[in-house]
Amino acid sequence: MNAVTDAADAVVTKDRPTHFDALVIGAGIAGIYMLHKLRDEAGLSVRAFDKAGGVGGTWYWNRYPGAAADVDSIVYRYSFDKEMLREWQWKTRYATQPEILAYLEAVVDRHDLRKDIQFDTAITSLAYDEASNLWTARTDGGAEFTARYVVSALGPLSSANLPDIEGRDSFAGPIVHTGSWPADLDIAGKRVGVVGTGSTGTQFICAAAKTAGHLTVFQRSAQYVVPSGDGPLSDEYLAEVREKYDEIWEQVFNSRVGCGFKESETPAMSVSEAERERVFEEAWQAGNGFRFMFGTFADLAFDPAANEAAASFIRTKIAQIVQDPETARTLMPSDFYAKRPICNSGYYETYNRDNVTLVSTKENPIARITPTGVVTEDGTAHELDVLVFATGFDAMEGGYRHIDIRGRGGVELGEHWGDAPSSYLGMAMNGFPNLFMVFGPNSVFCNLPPGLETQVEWIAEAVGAAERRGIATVEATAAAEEGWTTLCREMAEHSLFAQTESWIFGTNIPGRKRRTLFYFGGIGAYRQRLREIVAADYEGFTLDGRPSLASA
Ligand code: NA7
Repeated sequence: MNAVTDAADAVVTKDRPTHFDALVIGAGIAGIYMLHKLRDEAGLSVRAFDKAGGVGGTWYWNRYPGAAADVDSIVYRYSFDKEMLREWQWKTRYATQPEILAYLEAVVDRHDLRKDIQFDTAITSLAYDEASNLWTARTDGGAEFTARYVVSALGPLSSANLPDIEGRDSFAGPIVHTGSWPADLDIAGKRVGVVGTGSTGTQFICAAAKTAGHLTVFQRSAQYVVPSGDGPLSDEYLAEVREKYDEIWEQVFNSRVGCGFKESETPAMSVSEAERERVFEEAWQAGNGFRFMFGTFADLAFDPAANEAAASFIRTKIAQIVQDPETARTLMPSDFYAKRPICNSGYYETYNRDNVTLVSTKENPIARITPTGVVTEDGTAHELDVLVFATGFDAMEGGYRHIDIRGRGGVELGEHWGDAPSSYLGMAMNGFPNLFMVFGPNSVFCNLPPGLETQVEWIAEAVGAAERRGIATVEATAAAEEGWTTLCREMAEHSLFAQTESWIFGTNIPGRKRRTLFYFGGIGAYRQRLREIVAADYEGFTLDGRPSLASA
């Protein structure tokens, strides 16, 4: 049973769908704040839905050992609630999954949001009716809801990528994806296998090696991992942060990646080799993946020579840390250092433990999974009690492709997108009026909480403006959607990220062609563009089917 109370003006009749002004899909960081903005500030009747049994989104589902944010906790949070900034203090540099979940629950309770969230409910379809300008949402339980606005806050990383390996379902023990870790799964003393060494896999590996009887890591691509520099935060430091929060957010919201450090403006090759080494060493000691990639030099993601300088620095560290030369060789990446940057406490050191074995599936692919473990092509049977897939997600678009979303003329979103998704600003699409996405495809590449807050606030402002002005529909124009998608693609092409295989370009999903899934201009520039669009009366949108003043 869900403890949902109907909003005062929601229309509930026996034979008709339940009506709200707005529906919010997802109760993660974005959905929670969206509900608050639309209900408490715009004064709308709102219901939020989540397929989970509680709030938290990513932080509800990702309960694997070692799960934590890898952006500094002081900026991995909402900025909007000033009192909460003073009251809720993290204890360590990085917040763990249980702490983040407790924080999000505290926000929900503080703003009395739980009563308007319907849990254990997945939205399976959304259909727009042009005659009434209403959206109808259908749930997996068969219930129907109508609303004038729908905000989908599905989470950019919520649709699991589970490789289709021969015999996968024959495994006799627990077989889990890290994104749906069962609360009762204990790996202590067990023989554990893990496939995948991304941000999730490396976190899991560091934690699991400490408790598992034996850990076998199946690595496809070697990773560049820098230290996280995790540790307790002192009371003095936290007191200083509390006093400086306005300044901290000002910097975050005007930066590129929004992670709370000053990004470098110095090209790597403009300084001497000795100076480069000094800067890299300082960042290595300070910790944090984003800081290493964006705080050391300005052009690691763009200039191959700068990138190679950083990559070679990390490879030297691997050789120094890992005792077994063959393991060190296997751990050494040779491609660009241009995936989502990763940091951890003691990742490479973990491979010096007796209970950890590394298998390169590039050199020795997985042949099949059997009831007792994994067999690699060299014929070795890796006997396992638990098999973990840290194989990532069908990022940005996956969540949308699993819902039957139909806009004007019954056009299905998958049809609208074809083989690569598009959007205006990562938030809106032509043919889907009053449907807003939080962190849809081509949203800004940055620290998620400030990125999500930016979009939630912008959507709330757009909805508020429509309400005040009596505008029934807000819809991106086809030209604006195409223009934004092209801009994102062109910006990405200049980056070495575009020449590297990862979920950031959708190439982690077998059969997908490379596509751009992010705006790489930085959060500061993105916010500036959003302000300009509002100032030009919603440039790139039609309001009630009419071009806004600026696009007229
Ligand atoms: P990622 O970053 O997509 O990493 C997935 C890992 O799984 C990566 O090492 C992949 O190797 C590996 N993988 C994926 N499919 C396979 C198959 N079929 N066989 C072997 N190995 C495979 O996902 P994460 O969950 O770690 O992180 C996603 C984001 O969540 C992260 O960036 C944060 O923002 C939070 P590959 O490198 O593709 O060779």
